[in-house]
Amino acid sequence: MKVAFPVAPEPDDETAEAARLLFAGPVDFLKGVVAMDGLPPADRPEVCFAGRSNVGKSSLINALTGRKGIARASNTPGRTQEINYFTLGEHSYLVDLPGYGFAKAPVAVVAKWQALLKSYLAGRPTLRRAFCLIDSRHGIKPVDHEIMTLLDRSAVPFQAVLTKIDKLGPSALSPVIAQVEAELQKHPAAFPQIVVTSSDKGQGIATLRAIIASLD
Ligand SMILES: Nc1nc2c(ncn2[C@@H]2O[C@H](COP(=O)(O)OP(=O)(O)OP(=O)(O)O)[C@@H](O)[C@H]2O)c(=O)[nH]1
Ligand SMILES: [Mg+2]
Repeated sequence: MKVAFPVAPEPDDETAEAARLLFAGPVDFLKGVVAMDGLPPADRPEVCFAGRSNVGKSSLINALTGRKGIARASNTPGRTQEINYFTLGEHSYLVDLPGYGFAKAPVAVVAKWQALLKSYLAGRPTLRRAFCLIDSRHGIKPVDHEIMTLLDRSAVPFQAVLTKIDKLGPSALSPVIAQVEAELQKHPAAFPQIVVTSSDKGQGIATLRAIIASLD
């Protein structure tokens, strides 16, 4: 049987090197956005990192850019509370989003940033791809479906990225991949490859860099 959502292949050496150079070049924090009218001009492609609180969005941006503290990462769920824009040279924006689901903040504050998150995901014309991060220990949860359904309706292509695979034993990965593949079948906007990553150990980082470098 054909696998509908195979794991993305590793890039060839030339592609990997071009992508490595792009991410080794200038990457700068541009701004933290708290309302839609604060978004920077939609003047270049962008990709965003979405996912439940604590799934590893900020850590993944740190790993991609090889800069440990560029996107703040913490073990306090709900740490990223703004839409954080980073410039990847002149190529594109990398966008670190606040987590959805549980957050350690007052209800009214959380409601405000969840509304902003949804407006952003539904209404950013230059958003080329949303990376939907899934903790490889937990698979796709109902709250992930909610966001993926929003992306389907807004016709924003998204790609599932499994995170923290260093925390899984060798036999635990394939059942999670099977669950994720089955759940992704329900979403027409899902890109037909998943990326398997560890920001700590580096797996999948070269692959994800090459995917981002290839978007224009
Ligand atoms: N072992 C391991 N831990 C990770 C990995 N990625 C992230 N973590 C840890 O997971 C925790 C949360 O990481 P963050 O990158 O802050 O997660 P986030 O999705 O940005 O969280 P919010 O901004 O709160 O939504 C931190 O303690 C990280 O060190 C990984 O690949 N492996
Ligand atoms: Mg974060």
